[in-house]
Amino acid sequence: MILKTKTVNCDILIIGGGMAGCGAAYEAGYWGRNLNIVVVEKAQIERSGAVAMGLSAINCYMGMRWNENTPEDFVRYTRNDLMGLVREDLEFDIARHVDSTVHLFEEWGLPIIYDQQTGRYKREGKWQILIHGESYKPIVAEAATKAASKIYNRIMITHLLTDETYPGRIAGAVGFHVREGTFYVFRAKAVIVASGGGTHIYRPRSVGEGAGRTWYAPWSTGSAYALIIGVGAEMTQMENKLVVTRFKDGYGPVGAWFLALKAVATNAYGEAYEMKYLKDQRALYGNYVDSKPFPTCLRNDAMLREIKAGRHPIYIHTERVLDTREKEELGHEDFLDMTMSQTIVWASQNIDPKKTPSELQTSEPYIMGSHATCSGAWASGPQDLSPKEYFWGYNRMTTVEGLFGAGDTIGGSAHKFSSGSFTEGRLAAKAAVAYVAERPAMPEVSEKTVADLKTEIFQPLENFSLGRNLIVKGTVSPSYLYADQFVIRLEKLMDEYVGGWGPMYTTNEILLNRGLELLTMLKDDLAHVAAEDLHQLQRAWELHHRVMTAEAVLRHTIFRKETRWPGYCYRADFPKLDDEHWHVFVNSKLDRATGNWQLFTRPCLQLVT
Ligand code: SFD
Ligand code: AMP
Repeated sequence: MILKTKTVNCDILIIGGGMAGCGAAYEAGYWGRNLNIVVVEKAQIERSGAVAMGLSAINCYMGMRWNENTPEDFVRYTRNDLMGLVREDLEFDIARHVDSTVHLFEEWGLPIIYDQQTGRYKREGKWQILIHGESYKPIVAEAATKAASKIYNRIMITHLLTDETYPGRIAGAVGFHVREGTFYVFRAKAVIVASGGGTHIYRPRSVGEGAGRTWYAPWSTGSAYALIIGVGAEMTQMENKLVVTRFKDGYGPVGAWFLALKAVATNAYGEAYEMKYLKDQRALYGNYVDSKPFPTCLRNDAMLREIKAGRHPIYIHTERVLDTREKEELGHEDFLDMTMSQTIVWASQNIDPKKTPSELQTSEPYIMGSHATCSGAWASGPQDLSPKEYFWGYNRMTTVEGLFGAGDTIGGSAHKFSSGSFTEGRLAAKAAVAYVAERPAMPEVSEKTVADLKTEIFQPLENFSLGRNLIVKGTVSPSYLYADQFVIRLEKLMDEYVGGWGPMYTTNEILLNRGLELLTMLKDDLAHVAAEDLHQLQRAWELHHRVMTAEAVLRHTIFRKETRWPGYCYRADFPKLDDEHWHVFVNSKLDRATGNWQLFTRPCLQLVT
């Protein structure tokens, strides 16, 4: 098969046109008016990424113009919620800029709900504001489209490129058009990776025809992590996987119900359980238990204790709070704006939320840098805030020169959500413009490197066309595996050995080491993935990215010998939180030449008292 190659030269390449990518395009367009700024997106940016369906709240807004919160307050909140471990410089940097982002969204037409009495934005909670957000993504994407020199939709990036003579510097990326198969080579002086988080790395609770249903977007395939790990970027907190409490089966988020509607959760027998285990939790996890608000992972922990004791289902009592028309509308719009599947579950299971409580369930683990966890790249902070341990020249630059990240890509800074991810894109882009101004030469990439990658990328199509002849019908082949068969194997392994929902998020060193052996065998089979068309080729590369992300998660989980975030993951062999030894970031780096992983710690410095 002969497939065309197209080469695009640009100054700044933004990979992923989600919230962070749109923020990066907007800001790069502002500071780098004369630069060629290119966005490449595997879907269509108008409806791509986690916000494709819309959202009903903006979960990160300080409200500084009304003196509601300060950046210091936000740092304290995120530090407590993450059981002590956040990069305070990055959190502060998001907090001091995020309000201006939200004001831009409003200017561009996003309907933000006002509190008629105070004249301020209507609060869902201390950090969250309510929006009519079904069209959130198209509004944000329009601003990015206007700012960028060009948007390339439907191109999946599979690999990053580094400078031929100096592999410590970024040089661009390669990928393919998922509809017409053209092989694309993007050469760039700086690259901003904003390609979202990781789902379907762990076995989802949904099965059969519903298996695509997860809370976080199923098309968030760990690309952000795999791409940058592949070029040797240092990673942090990959063991900090996210488990969210959600409405059962539809994965409807709980924030609006708990915070705005003040719904209460109980066990099967009507008992409120959340604060029931404080004494036990304090003995295991120390004073973090007394944080206000109660940390997200500990809320999960309390619920899991109830389930282990057999006192489930856990109910959220929607029927007790929908007592006015306004509240009823808020409750329905919450899901219609961002998780329609939940309203479909209600309809299909005869649940009227005004009359009947709904069941809650904890999700499978996700890998994310923007929600209540912070896996991702170890990045430089801003010059005016960051101590020397956290600063190496350019804000949000990874340890690879010229390679920046934002949103789910960047580790150590949780609770950014949609607005903070866009904001971080802006911060990364401003720094990338400065980087390009100071290093205007285009890095070198050899024709051989590009040709080798082209062969590798299209290999699954070859595997199919050769192996297909060895079977008469069906999908089970002696010579190849399809990506969807493979992903089930990955999910099962991660679930059973690396603390998925099956063993109640619990693992230990023996399980983890066996998991690593199995993952190593699974990796051998990656060479045999087959794709019968371009869609399946995309699935094949998404699988590669998921496997790389999974390996990072597994290795980090082995390394941290404590239970830092109960409710997200339990190390049964080290059931306590151990601040004396583990109040540090766990970081890793893949050596590209040898394939060896290095794991080590970095200090966690307190900057805000
Ligand atoms: O309540 C490639 N999120 C919420 N944020 C809020 O502010 N409020 C809420 O109410 C939120 N809730 C919520 C949220 C998400 C979801 C799915 C639900 C509910 C159901 C979280 C935010 O959405 C999240 O924090 C940000 O979107 C993160 O931004 P970013 O840019 O890091 O990720 P993205 O938006 O998914 O964009 C990634 C883009 O990259 C593309 N891509 N392109 C090219 N090549 C590749 N290899 C690529 N791989 C990926 C993607 O297509 C995408 O466009 S609540 O539940 O918390
Ligand atoms: P969710 O809808 O679960 O994604 O949560 C949205 C936001 O509300 C996030 O910032 C959560 O941390 C926060 N949140 C959800 N439930 C609670 C709760 N019971 N107490 C405090 N914060 C919460």
